[in-house]
Amino acid sequence: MAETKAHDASRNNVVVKVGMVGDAQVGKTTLMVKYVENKFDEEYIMTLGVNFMEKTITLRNTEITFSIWDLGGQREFLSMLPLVCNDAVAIFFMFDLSRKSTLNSVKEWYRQVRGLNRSAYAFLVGTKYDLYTSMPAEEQRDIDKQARKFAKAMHAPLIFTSASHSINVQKMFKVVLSRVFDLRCNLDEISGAGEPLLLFSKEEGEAAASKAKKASSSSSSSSPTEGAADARKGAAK
Ligand SMILES: Nc1nc2c(ncn2[C@@H]2O[C@H](COP(=O)(O)OP(=O)(O)O)[C@@H](O)[C@H]2O)c(=O)[nH]1
Ligand SMILES: [Mg+2]
Repeated sequence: MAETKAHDASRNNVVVKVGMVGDAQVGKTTLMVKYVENKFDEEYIMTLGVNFMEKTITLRNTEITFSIWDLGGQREFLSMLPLVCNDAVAIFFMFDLSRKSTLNSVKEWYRQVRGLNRSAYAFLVGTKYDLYTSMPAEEQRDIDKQARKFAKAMHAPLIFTSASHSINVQKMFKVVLSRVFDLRCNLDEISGAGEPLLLFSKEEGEAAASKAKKASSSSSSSSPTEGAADARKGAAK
């Protein structure tokens, strides 16, 4: 026991705040619970205001605590958006792959969030991939096409997930780490139409923007990735 403690004391701790936004019922709370507790609960719990959960993982010698904030989808909770977005280093823009209207809403969510937080890494996350696979091929193609277009415009990785079938949930958070700490991602991309997309490679413009962001954040003491150098060193293979 004592040994473990001593070891822990020598570790670095980094907190990575992740905000989740998107229309009501897209599956934000479910995905958060699935990632943190590895369970899928069918029962629908309506989020009143804001949910918050933490999960700590170890990356070599660094403890990384994901602090995950999830906003209730109803309009009346929009006043709590700053709680979710301020200081977040990553924001998940979530939509339900089986309801296209929720993808269209991402535009407005993006506008709202960017008004509060201009620097967080954006992720476009489709939920309920299990339902998507049984939709007509034409509808699938339509959503696939629009999601890729949005992700490109947002300079965001695009990830299709299923909390009920454990698809891409763990991987999604690995992609977050690779973005936030600028690590090489050792996951394989999944890019075929109809597949559970996992697209995270940086485009030219995006790589340049990330470089500029890094340069500006390294000159500021409030960098959310402080202490991350060890994680970066540790994970770079
Ligand atoms: N089939 C399926 N249903 C899901 C999945 N994720 C969430 N749901 C269901 O979608 C509904 C809304 O989920 P919830 O997490 O409350 O959405 P939120 O309002 O965005 O937080 C619930 O009935 C969930 O059981 C999924 O991956 N597959
Ligand atoms: Mg909820």
